Amino acid sequence: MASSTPQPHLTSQEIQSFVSEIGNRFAIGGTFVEGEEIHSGHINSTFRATYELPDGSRHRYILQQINSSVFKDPHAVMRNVERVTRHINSKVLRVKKDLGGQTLNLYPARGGHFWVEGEAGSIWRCYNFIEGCLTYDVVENTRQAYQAARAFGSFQDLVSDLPAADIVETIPDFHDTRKRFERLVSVAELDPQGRLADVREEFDFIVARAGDTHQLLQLRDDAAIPVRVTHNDTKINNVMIDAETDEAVCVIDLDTVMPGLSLYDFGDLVRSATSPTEEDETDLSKVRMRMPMFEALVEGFLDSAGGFLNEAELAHLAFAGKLITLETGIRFLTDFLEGDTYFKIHRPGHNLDRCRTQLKLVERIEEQQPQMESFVRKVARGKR
Ligand code: ADP
Ligand code: GN1
Ligand code: MG
Repeated sequence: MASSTPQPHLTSQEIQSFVSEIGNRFAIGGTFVEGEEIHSGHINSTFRATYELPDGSRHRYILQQINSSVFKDPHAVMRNVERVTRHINSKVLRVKKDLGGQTLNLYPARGGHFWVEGEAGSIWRCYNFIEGCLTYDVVENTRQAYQAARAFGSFQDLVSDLPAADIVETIPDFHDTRKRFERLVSVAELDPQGRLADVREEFDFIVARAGDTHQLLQLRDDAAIPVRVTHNDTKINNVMIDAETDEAVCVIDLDTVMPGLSLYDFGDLVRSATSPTEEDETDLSKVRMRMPMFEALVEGFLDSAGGFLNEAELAHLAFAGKLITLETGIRFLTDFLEGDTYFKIHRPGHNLDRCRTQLKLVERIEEQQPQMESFVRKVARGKR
């Protein structure tokens, strides 16, 4: 197999020096104590920075460099994030909507913007660190699943009245499953790294499901399902969960908040929360769609978003789980074939391993789709 290039590893000393340099350019008080890298996201470079005030109290912040090869216009991302956080915070204050206690806030830089420019034109921002919480790559219990889904449903509700015209599409055609499929086919034709021969089975699996990639887009084009402002990246580690109570406290990773389909938001929860395995598990026999987790996701999402989802959306919740998992498999495979330029990888073949878990999960969902759909019908009837 052709080898891919894992990301370079920064030494702790390098991290201390540039995190303190960037941090000191934001309007945060105290003396820099330490910086640590957080590795759970695939896109941005994220660091936790600790500062100490004269009274000895310590405060933590997130310093994050926006990935500008993924987000071609990082300033537009910042305008969106400013708009979305302002909207959520003012609404939480005004209507006292309980979002879980903490919200995401941007800290201003000393120059007055909510970002600073780092090396090579990179854009950095600073958020409050959501305290007392953890993010999970694998859901541990049904309460976490329920809570996460309810939080993303509430988030959807909160941003539903943001005028779409105020929001820039930060990644065009982000969940255009048809275009994602077409792109995979064209990259496979070019096979720039000579890797196609290694992934024939995965490629054929996806081609056999090409028809699925049209379905939700068709419903959207027929106006059977509405375009709303949605989160678009509702992976389970994009919600902060209280370390003691398992309550979902705060939805994070707002870079892809833009017009989209609610179904993709629910679907990505199914993708990322139902299997007991990591996204890059290499023992595919362990990949499963845990029905109790799916049920908790449905309950949670419908408790907060059930009031505004229409019949067609409700009817496609289970299918959306399968489709977004297929889409993510397509995206990992495309990146593998292209030479691992989009998602951060930590070992050769990492994107291929990730693709394989997605495709296995698609199979597992297909086996259980009728039961999943009948559960959604039952819950939806009960909540009407
Ligand atoms: P990416 O786009 O790379 O996924 P995220 O914004 O999701 O970046 O951040 C990566 C990880 O950093 C998250 O999964 C979470 O563990 C942690 N993180 C991000 N923002 C915060 C925050 N405000 N408070 C605490 N942890 C955070
Ligand atoms: C990325 O940024 P992160 O790690 O939360 C990706 C998602 C994928 C996910 C797969 C902007 O999410 O779309 O579903 O990886 N984000 C972007 O794990 O592409
Ligand atoms: Mg993330």
